[in-house]
Amino acid sequence: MQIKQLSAVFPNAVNSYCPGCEHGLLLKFIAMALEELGITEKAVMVGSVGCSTLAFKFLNIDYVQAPHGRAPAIMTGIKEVEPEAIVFAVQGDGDALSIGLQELIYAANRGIPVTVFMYNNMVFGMTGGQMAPTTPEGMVTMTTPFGRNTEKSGPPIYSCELLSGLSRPSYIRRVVIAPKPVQLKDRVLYSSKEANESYKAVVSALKTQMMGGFSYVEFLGTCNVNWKMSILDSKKYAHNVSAKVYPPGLFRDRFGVDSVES
Ligand SMILES: Cc1ncc(C[n+]2csc(CCOP(=O)(O)OP(=O)(O)O)c2C)c(N)n1
Ligand code: SF4
Repeated sequence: MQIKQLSAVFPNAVNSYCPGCEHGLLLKFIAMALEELGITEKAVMVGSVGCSTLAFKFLNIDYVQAPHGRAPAIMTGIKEVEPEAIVFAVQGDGDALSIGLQELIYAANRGIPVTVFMYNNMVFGMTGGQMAPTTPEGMVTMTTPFGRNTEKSGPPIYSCELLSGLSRPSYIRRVVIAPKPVQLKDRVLYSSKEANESYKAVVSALKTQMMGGFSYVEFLGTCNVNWKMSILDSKKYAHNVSAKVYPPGLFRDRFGVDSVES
């Protein structure tokens, strides 16, 4: 079978993410969505920090590197001078909700027509797995060897719920991007439901921006390397723990884009 070359991907792009990580999958969905919506030529990615920044190696689109956590501010500036551009960022949970939370809230609160795709692996991945604002109670990380103690550090930050408290965002959704393992006798298969839902959310978020609204999607993904788990166990953890702590759902869809078949 011949694999279709996506216009937004460099022809010889090689995946340099850790095996089992869904960061690469998310970039592929973004490239597919840009092509489906016919907006590849107008797309500008704003890189922030963390593993998502490796996107510049794959995506053959305009790319601006922001300082750590500042992607929403840079996106706002780009949109001001280039209103026709389709501007998006892929931010990790550490980037978006720790270092850059203020930027995110202000862009969302102003309803700036840009898109934030937030990859929530519940740790600071690129730097070795330190506790993030999203690390659940009891989760062992590099900086919480006895498990996160919310008495000390406060409870995790629920970004979709937080942004839902603002009136201006137009699209807010949380999905699981990690495929669910299904044990079939002596083999493990992976469900395609998560990929379908994640792709749909990417398309809806970009459509919302095209209609003039701010859009935000949180993807529950894995970081098997820093979680110190096998790939299979990390997928199970995403469904048994992450998705229970952070229930997936549609929090807002002002323009009704989710109900329209793409
Ligand atoms: C101002 C500044 N502080 C700290 C860093 C170091 N740093 C690089 S990546 C990263 C963590 C990113 O974690 P996250 O945003 O959750 O993304 P992930 O890699 O897990 O996808 C940090 C703290 C930096 N690059 N710049
Ligand atoms: S460090 Fe974690 S988030 Fe980064 S590429 Fe590897 S598995 Fe993915």
